[in-house]
Amino acid sequence: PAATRLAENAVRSVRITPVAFHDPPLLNTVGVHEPLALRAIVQVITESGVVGLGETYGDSAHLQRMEVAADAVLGCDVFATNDLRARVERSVAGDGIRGGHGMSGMVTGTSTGDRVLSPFDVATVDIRGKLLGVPASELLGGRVRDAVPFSGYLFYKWAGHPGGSVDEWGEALTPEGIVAQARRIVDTYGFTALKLKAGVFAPDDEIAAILALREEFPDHPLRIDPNGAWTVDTSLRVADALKDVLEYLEDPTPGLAGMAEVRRHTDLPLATNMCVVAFSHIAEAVRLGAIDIVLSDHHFWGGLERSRLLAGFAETLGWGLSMHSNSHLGISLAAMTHLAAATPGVGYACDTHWPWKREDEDVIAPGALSFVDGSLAVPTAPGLGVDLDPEALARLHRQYLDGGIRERDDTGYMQRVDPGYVLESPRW
Ligand code: GKR
Ligand code: MG
Repeated sequence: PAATRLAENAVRSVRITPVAFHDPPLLNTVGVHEPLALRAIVQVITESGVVGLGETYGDSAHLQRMEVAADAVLGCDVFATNDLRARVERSVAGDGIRGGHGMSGMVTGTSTGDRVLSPFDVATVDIRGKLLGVPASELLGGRVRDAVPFSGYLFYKWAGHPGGSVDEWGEALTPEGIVAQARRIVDTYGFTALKLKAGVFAPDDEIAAILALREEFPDHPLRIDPNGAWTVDTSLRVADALKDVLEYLEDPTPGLAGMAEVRRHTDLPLATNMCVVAFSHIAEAVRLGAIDIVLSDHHFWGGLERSRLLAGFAETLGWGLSMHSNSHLGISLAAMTHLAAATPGVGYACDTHWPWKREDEDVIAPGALSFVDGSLAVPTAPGLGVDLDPEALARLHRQYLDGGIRERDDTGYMQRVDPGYVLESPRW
């Protein structure tokens, strides 16, 4: 089969550029976001000079792994997805690198191969779209929706980073603060669903925040996600208090067995991006009856092609499908939008951290992605439909070099501010 491939569609080179962009002090159960978030921008270039874009985590171990994989994919045909995956899996199996997946201790180290594969998969989808003159969503089976709804992602936050000035969002540490943040995010972006990042304050305070949101936004589907901060008993107490209010309860407690125990005693649907984060977790999740909804994320499910495989599992198993997000830039947002547009099973507004980054900090040229009524129109230009801005890439790379942060470390940052802070899961 290799003989039928066109030499010009082989990967000639790969460029991986770590970047850093400003991030506000967003609180979660493992600490607080540092002043700079890291990503890596991947450019895959074919023999004929077509460039495909991918975006992934920027932690140093992941970058090292990406560099090894980049060598392994040289010469691979951009249409040969089996070969691409085999090359990446082989390189990851032999690279001997440990740790560093950009999730700040909130997921396991499984599916490393899929995490490394993801940006190569996205970049080759981008290239195939450009070669064929069709948007990525067409290559993923075709759009089933022209616009993709996203949720407004609310965070408890400090007014500004310690020692810095108050940021444009200000403080949100109470139900009133969360409602004010929600009002602003809804008024600015038009989001029609809201998610609260919880596990920061005592569960009763976070229940109060959700009830306050319900009062202010009677029709918005609401979710709460403490990243496994609660025991089974606490999860059930929260579930009971919010049973008439929530659309779904996200990762209330750690682990598949705990989730299954919660699920046995509540009618609220349970969603996860923590206990089912790899294909190898699916069988056990089904055996235990642990979840109702899987929050897919192409960054750790192996890219766009393999996220469609996950969607097939979800459909077969009767699981709902929504989408998880970390701090990210525009290449990721474009990829998420094409994927959600072409995945019929995505039945909920997808998460995005997008509003938390500065408008003038991205690696893509402005204009391709803008929210209308909480949704993004699916780009229709070939491939991902976004263009790299080389000057902006250089600027954010310089910020990475000067910023000094090499790993996401929410806990370490919190402990520098509050030396008594202890990492606990579950916490309450
Ligand atoms: O950015 O603090 C955060 C989030 O908590 C993120 O790291 C999670 O991975 O958003 C994520 C989630 O839904 O669990
Ligand atoms: Mg989550």
